[in-house]
Amino acid sequence: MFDKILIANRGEIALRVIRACREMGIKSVAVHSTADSDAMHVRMADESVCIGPASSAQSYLNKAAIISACEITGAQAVHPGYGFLSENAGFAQALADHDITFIGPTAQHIRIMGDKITAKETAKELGIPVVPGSAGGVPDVEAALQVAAEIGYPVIIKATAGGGGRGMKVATSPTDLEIAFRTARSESKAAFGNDEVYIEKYLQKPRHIEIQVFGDGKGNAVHLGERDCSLQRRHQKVFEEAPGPCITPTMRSEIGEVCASAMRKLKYIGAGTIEFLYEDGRFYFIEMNTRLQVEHPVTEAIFGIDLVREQIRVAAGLPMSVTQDDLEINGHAIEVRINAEKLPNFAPCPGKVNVFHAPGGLGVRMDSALYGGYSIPPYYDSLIGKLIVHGRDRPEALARLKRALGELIIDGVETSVPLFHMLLAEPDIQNGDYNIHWLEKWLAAQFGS
Ligand code: MV4
Repeated sequence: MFDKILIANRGEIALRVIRACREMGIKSVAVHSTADSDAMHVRMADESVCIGPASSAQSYLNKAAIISACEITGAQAVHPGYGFLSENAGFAQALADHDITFIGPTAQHIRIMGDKITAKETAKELGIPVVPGSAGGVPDVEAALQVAAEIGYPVIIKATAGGGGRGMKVATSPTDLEIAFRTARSESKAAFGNDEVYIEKYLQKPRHIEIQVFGDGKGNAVHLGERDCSLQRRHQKVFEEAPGPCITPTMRSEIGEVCASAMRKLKYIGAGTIEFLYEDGRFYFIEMNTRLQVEHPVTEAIFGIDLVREQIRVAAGLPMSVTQDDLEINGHAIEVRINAEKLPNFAPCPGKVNVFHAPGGLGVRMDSALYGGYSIPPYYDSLIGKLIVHGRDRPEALARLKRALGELIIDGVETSVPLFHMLLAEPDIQNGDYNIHWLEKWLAAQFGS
């Protein structure tokens, strides 16, 4: 086992990793930008190193500075958290070249899944159901029209280098497709420096269901069920739950086993998330994320597993501490993302937090790096906390969420808390009756825009 791990991240996820390290008797090293000298992760870690100025590009994305921090402190492994360098194959490779362990998948697996066409091809070869569409990239309008004629309209054009919803265009007719194809191509070139695009059948009212997988890198892998993350605004998740309200135990073990088996074939190591669109009882692969996700705590809650501990174990060459048979779902969990932002436009709202009081009690977990008197810097994303509740069933989890939101005090900045109070009053939310378009439609009805 490692004796020292460096956390190449900030905020709540850095605390999350430090906490796992401490429970495992591993020393932790925080890295931070000059804007984060007073941040909680710096205070909570055993040691810290300043790696650059406020801008992420020069600090949390600065590979050389992070590797130097490992050398200076003697950290043997790096946990990347989510975002920043967590899915950067070059970083994973650079660490390997310096004999430092990247706590995550191999550079090769990160690369495969980072390219959306290769990811889809790989998924298909591994037996994972995918959305009908072009076999790989589509070179020109003629080819696009031909694929669309075969699969039927509407279709969606996606950028190979995209992800997170960037560079997508829907087309409902051949005329539409010609324009959409050219626009997608040029936008993709401008945004990612890569103009390759592919085509899929457009699913009109799916849910976003993702399967948590975990491998030991030696051909053993398990699945930890699904999360329903359909409630999104501009491709940002705001509310996530597990298990999915519309997923039966049979469907779960079927798709879960398909995913786990795929990870065994790949000899995948660490945590992964296989994203699907789910419509009319069928799963369609869209992407795989090769990192620990923001919403991992809902899975932890219902399975009683510490995913970060498992990540550290397998990175150190140890086996996972559980087998598939040990993994049983207990109750229902919901996470809401607390962002420093102001309704109705969700404008970022950094600034000084005068008072912070986290909710508590049975089945309540608050992951946050806030403290009273902390100034939220304007340079990073607006996530300032995650409230995770766990109950015996979904109604209990919802009641607990409402109760916990009522206890939460964040004074000084605007947050997304009022949004959650409103959402919890909605029958569709109470009934779990929503898809990927529900939130945007609801917001338009509430606030216009
Ligand atoms: C789709 C789709 C419909 N049909 N693909 C958006 C982000 C990226 N991960 C995939 N996305 C979508 N792909 C097909 N074939 C609709 C979306 C989509 C979406 C997906 C998940 C969650 C929210 C979404 C919001 C708009 C569109």
